[in-house]
Order: sequence, then structure tokens, then C-alpha cells
Amino acid sequence: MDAMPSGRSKSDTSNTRERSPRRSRLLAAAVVVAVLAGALGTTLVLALGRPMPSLSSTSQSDYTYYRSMMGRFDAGGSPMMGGGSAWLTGQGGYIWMMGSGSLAPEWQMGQPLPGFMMGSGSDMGQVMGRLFADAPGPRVSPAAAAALGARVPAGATVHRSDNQLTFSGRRVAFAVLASPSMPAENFRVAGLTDPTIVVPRDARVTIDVVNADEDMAHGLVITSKGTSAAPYLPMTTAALAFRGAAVWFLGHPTSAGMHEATMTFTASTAGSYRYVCPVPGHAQEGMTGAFVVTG
Ligand SMILES: [Cu+2]
Repeated sequence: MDAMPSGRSKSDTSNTRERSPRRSRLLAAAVVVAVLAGALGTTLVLALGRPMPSLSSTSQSDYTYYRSMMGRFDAGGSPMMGGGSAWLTGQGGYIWMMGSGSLAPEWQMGQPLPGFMMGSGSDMGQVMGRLFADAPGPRVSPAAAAALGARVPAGATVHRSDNQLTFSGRRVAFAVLASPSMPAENFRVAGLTDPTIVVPRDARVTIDVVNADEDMAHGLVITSKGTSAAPYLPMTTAALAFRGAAVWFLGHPTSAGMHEATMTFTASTAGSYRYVCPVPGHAQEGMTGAFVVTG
């Protein structure tokens, strides 16, 4: 796994999102908190301006794991744990780190992870993969994952010469393996690599995502735009195409198996979209493909 992909341009890492009025109003208060929090200053300024979604029932167990992991940092007497500790361990910090059905984790949009979490590592995907290796949730064996990545889903037609997978019905379900062919960064779907996926409008889409990479976090997000504007950080310029169309990241495997998560959404608007791995740099390295909703 090449932790430092070539071809990054400095401009790709700039944060071009617009500040909302709500966020602006909160800036003054956020700066005060940021001073207290020291190393987490930038984190807090950005995070406090966001709406706070409620956690779904499925994310509650993740949140419990998250709080316990962050508590270990706190107990270790990390120097950053001044005013930032409660915030980062709380729901705001959880969303900052883990994302939601509509909000990207800030670290996948170019904000640095807190230094105390990075340790001696420098690659955010590797750090998150390691921190969340023991996170709760479904696991699959490597053999079962390989079978999922090769399986042609019900109701789908494989067009191998076009590298395309086409669904005809309104019930769409398929599995995606993230980075099964290391060191290549790509997705495996129905035996294809980064295929174009075609579904009819209003299809109810369920995607099973498995992280098959031994030392790296990966995710799968369907974006409203292509990746060309910000190839290193696609989520800085592209919103989610459909609410819920995101598995922001999965930790790397352990002896318990590979992490698996499921997203479900309705492909309500015809158009051409992209699926990407939102971890910085991964789409640029090849973890992306077209997602087409026919009218
Ligand atoms: Cu990835």
C-alpha cells in the first residue's frame, strides 16, 4: 500500500466550501472554544457550524465504541485533552470523525486528524483503519468477501466488454469490495473492477460494502459530481447524490474478519453520478466509477 500517492497538487487540498450564515454566526463562540482546545482549534471552528443530526439506532453501537476509544486517549494524559476532550468525545466529535447519512467526516474533506490520534502515522486512511479495526458491526471472512465481490446480483446483467453492470428492476442490491487487489486501489463489483453501474430511476438501492484492505480505511459514497474538480478530495466539491448513499469508512480487518456495512437509498433523480472512496487520495488512485440512473 502506497501511503503517499504521487500526483497530489497543493490546490487539491484547499477547502473551497462556502460558509453558511449559521456557521458564520457561530464562529466567534467557536474561536473561544478553539483557544481552549489548543490543537483542535480548526476542528472546532468547522464543526460547531454544522447542524447536528441525531444518531440512528445502528450508529449507537459505533458511538459507544468511539467514546470508549476516545476515553483511552483521555486516560493516557494526552496534552491536547484540555477543553477539546468533552467535545471530541461527544456527538459533535463523533460526527466530525464518522460522518452521517448526509454529512462527510471532516477528516475526509482535508481537515487534519488531531495530532494525538495520528501518533507516528501520517496517512489518515491508515490511522483511521487502525483506530476502527475493532469497531463493532458485521464481519465477513476473506473467503465470503471474495465470493461477494464475484457474485452477479439478482436482476443484473454484466456487460463485460463495457465493464458495466445494469439493473432492470426497482429492487437493486449488490456488494462492493474495497481494495481487494492490493496494492491497486479499486472496487470489485460482480467480478468487475470499478464498473459503470446502471439502475432505473426510483430504484431502491442497497449496497453492501466490505473493506478488504489489510491496513487502510475505505468507504463508498455516491457523489453528485465527478471527481475532476478536486481529485484528491472529491467530497470538498461534491455533495451526496442521494441521502443515505454513504458508507464513510470502515476500519481494516482483524482476525474477526473484514468490516461490512450497508447503505440504502432511493435513486430518485435520473442522471450521471460517481461512486468514490471518500478517503483523501483514494478516488484519485482509482477507487471510483460511474453510477448512472436512467430516466
Ligand atoms: Cu479508499
